Amino acid sequence: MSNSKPLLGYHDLRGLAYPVKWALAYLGVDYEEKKYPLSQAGLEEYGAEKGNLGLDLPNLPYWKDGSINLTESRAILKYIARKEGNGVLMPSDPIVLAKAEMMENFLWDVWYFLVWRCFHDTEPFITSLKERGPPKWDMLHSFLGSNKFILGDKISYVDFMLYEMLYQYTLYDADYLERYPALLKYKSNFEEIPQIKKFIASPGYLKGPCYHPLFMKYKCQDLTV
Ligand SMILES: N[C@@H](CCC(=O)N[C@@H](CS)C(=O)NCC(=O)O)C(=O)O
Repeated sequence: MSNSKPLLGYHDLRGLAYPVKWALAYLGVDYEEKKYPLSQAGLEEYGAEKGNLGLDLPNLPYWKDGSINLTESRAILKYIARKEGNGVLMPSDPIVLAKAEMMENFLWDVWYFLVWRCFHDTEPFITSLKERGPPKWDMLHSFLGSNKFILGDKISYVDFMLYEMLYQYTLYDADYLERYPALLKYKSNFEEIPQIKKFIASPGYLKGPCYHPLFMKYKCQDLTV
């Protein structure tokens, strides 16, 4: 086992890395970052390294921690939730864990309505976001109800995905959450968590972009540019 700090590799943007970064900030984990610049040169740099990083399934983000080299953002988030902070972010009760995983998969689908809309900027993705999104948002809003965190009183790894999705939708449309007061309140409560507040105020914090400007057809300040 090496003594060096874990390493998070990703494009120099929020994207899929921020749920992981929120969890690391919350847990106070010390780590290093490899940020690939948002340019053709950055893509080439990653392309040249990709096969030599010791990754079973090379991709971005990646997490190298001692003897484990991981990709897949949700696998990384869940590994950190299990390993760090005495597992405080990973539900131990099988029923609560099942609900967490149900919500994790649900959030991914809702998040990707927005990602695909921006990536393609064409039908049917624009319609999909407009028509398939709102019923899901209604479900999410009623699932949250008066809970402090998505699963109840206790924060879990899923909260870091949910917050990031709320943030990214808000950049797309500043009024997107107006119809969902419980989600708006949830978002501002999350920003008041001391470790989160500290991370937002830190020099390394990125307000955007959320997606890679070279890949996104839809241009929107902070979200895709
Ligand atoms: N399912 C993967 C998706 C990863 C992915 O799409 N990564 C994009 C950036 S968001 C990328 O640039 N991957 C580099 C590659 O395909 O080699 C995850 O959740 O981590």
